[in-house]
Amino acid sequence: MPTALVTGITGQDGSYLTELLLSKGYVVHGLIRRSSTFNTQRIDHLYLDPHDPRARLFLHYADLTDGSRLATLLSQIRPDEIYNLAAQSHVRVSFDEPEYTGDTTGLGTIRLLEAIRQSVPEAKFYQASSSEMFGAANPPQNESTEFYPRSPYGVAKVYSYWITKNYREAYGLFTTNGILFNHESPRRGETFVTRKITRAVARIAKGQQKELFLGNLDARRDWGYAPEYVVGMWKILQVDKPDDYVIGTGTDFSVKDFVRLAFEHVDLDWEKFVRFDEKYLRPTEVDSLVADASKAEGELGWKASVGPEQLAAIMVEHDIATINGFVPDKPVGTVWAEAVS
Ligand code: NAP
Ligand code: G4F
Repeated sequence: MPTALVTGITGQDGSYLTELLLSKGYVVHGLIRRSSTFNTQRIDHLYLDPHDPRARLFLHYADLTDGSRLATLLSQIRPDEIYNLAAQSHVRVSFDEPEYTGDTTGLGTIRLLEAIRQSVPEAKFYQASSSEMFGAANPPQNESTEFYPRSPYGVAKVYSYWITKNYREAYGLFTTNGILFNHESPRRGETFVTRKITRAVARIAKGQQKELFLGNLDARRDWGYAPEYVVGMWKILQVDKPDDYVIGTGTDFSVKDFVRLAFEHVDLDWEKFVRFDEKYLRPTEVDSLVADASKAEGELGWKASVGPEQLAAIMVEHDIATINGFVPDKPVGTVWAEAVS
């Protein structure tokens, strides 16, 4: 059975990727951060006690700021594939915590790559690069577009992108970048704009909330569906020669468009509920991200099938179901924490 190591396994993408890898027969090792509250809700449904002979998902405490821990784990686990999804991934927060963002989202990658170079140079490496790196570059953006990052997060991701490429060229490691455009789901963190909107729409429809405060409604994004994007990550590691790929839908919607779609799904007029709050503005904004993912389609056979309209419907439906007490794909539990305590 192939063995994968996933950083950021407790995040949106980590949970979907783990489902995919387990379904393909992998043994999966995930790195999780010690927290004073449970933080494994997105993967609890995949976890079995390690004493169970059927267990194929194993979790280890680690942090991307702790290089010696990464080195120890890599030499013990010796994975075939490594997916580096861990990051301080919130763009607005990166303006508040620029140094920490650089340490985790930037330097975290070199700590991992050095551990790979020393212990498992034969392993394949996937770096979660981001369309945020394109920043102010004109859309559509593809693998040849010059980066112009507009946030401490974007700058840190550019560092990780180049160091990933450098370790490929300097040491012949199998290192790849997936440059993913915005992708969302019912598991999306609650402070990213799509999920903030769909949760509010569900609560407003149920009479639990009166208003929704947002920042810039004019920014344009290429929003896709996260479960499809983790298939792209896996495909990027299955090619013969390591390379970099843009993954996105090619659609172009504004934040206002997404707000309208979400409210229309419950037959409400968004303008009656949405208010402006300048605290959600960023010191520098990324105005327009639209993917040209033709390389991924041609070389990987990857193409998005869910666009923003369907995505908004999936997320609103999920958030309404949650309020109604029915959560089909995210059982909240404490299975792992109980197993190790
Ligand atoms: P996410 O939900 O915010 O998950 C981030 C993960 O990183 C969580 O598991 C988090 O752990 C972990 N993490 C944060 N700081 C860490 C540290 N210092 N050490 C170890 N782990 C740490 O992000 P996502 O949406 O799944 O995105 C996955 C990756 O793709 C990220 O690198 C993100 O920057 C990148 N990306 C995302 C998108 C997108 O649209 N979603 C697009 C392009 C690129 P906790 O659960 O403990 O916080
Ligand atoms: O949902 P967002 O916070 O996502 P953003 O900044 O595009 O970053 C996401 O996508 C990147 C890929 O391009 C990832 F690398 C990154 O990790 C993250 O997943 O904001 C989207 C847009 C922005 O223009 C923002 O200014 O929505 C605008 N916005 C307007 N009001 C808001 C709000 N964003 C948030 N989070 N909250 C608001 O109230």
